Amino acid sequence: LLSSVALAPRDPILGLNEAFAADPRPDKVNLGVGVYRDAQGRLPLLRSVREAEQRLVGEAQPRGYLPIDGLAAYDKAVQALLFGEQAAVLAAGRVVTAQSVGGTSALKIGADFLKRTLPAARVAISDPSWENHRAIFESAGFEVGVYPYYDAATHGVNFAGMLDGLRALHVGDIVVLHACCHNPTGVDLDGAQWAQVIEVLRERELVPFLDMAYQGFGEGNEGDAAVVRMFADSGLAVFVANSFSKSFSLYGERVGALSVVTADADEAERVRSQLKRVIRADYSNPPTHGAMLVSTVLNTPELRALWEEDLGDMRDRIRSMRRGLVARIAAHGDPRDFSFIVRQRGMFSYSGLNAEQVERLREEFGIYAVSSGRICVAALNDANLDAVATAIAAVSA
Ligand code: PLP
Ligand code: TYF
Repeated sequence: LLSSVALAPRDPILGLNEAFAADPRPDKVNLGVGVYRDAQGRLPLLRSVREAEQRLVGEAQPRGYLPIDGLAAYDKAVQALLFGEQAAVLAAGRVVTAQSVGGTSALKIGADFLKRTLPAARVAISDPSWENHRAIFESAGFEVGVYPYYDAATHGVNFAGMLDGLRALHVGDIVVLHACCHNPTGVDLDGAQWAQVIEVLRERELVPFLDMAYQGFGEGNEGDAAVVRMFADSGLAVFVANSFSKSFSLYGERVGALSVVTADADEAERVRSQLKRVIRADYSNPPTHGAMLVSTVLNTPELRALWEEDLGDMRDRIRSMRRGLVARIAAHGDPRDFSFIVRQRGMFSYSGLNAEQVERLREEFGIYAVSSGRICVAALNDANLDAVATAIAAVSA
């Protein structure tokens, strides 16, 4: 039975962690996986999370099953964070939100639901995208293609190409879009471009599926949610997968949600019933702890204020590391202009390094990055910045 099982390829990003862990060099730097580290290079436990956890431990609540679609107070807080406290779509009961096992399962629940609803649709992801987008939608049974996105020549978006790519899709196709802090490129659309994308989706009757794994890391919670709100106000059916892995530094607790904007409250209840059917057959109901932490923080004003402050600090620190990296590469006399790194947003930068240069970074300098040239800027700090800049200047000379 098992003798014919082939060895599956390693995840290109998570696989790097294993290689990094096995590297004996003391000054090694992991710029591979998208994880935020603080100025001391540590994975933070946010003050708001620590405090919420202490309160929860003090309450010593029993752990029954949650409802299939999750903790109600959590789902409600997620809706307010994404769509705005006063959103018309919320007042009208048009949004269904189901707690999920991180952003990954929000995508998978949405994908499984869509496969039942639109069996003939195809899925288009950005070129490039988070590789798991392809894997998730393919495993739900979809054919997955790409639409143009990144323009290596300008280190920006190939916007005309993107619109043409979207226009070439079939009616009913599903379009996966990064709401902010595009992974892997760090390059986002501006508001006017989003408005044009929405118009093309409307004309071509395409289905938007927004993935927001980095809310707060671009312009802050409200600024980053503006994209979601534009879509919510468009009148289109919209899918939104969101994650708190990064913004709460709760990677291992697996906290996320899927929200679907529907036409009316009746449609919302029918969609909810189908999402619950998908979830039931997948993991039955979600885990309690992470959602209780996030719900406690979001629903307790003083903890929420602490969280917003910590999230702002993470965002500011990443920005200062971007500036520091560009300045230090320039100080090495590298004549090329790396200022695009400052314009990119979120945890990542498409550095422009090729696979060979990335390999040299690893072999010669113990600096780990994804072979596409993606570096996790959120793993830089004052202690490793110089070494990274020196190495980048050396391999790209
Ligand atoms: N979507 C994108 C673009 C991501 O980068 C990630 C990161 O892990 C996810 C979704 C999944 O988030 P989670 O770790 O919460 O499953
Ligand atoms: O892109 C990243 O680094 C994060 C973490 O299969 C991640 O999104 C990477 C690969 C993967 C799951 C999560």
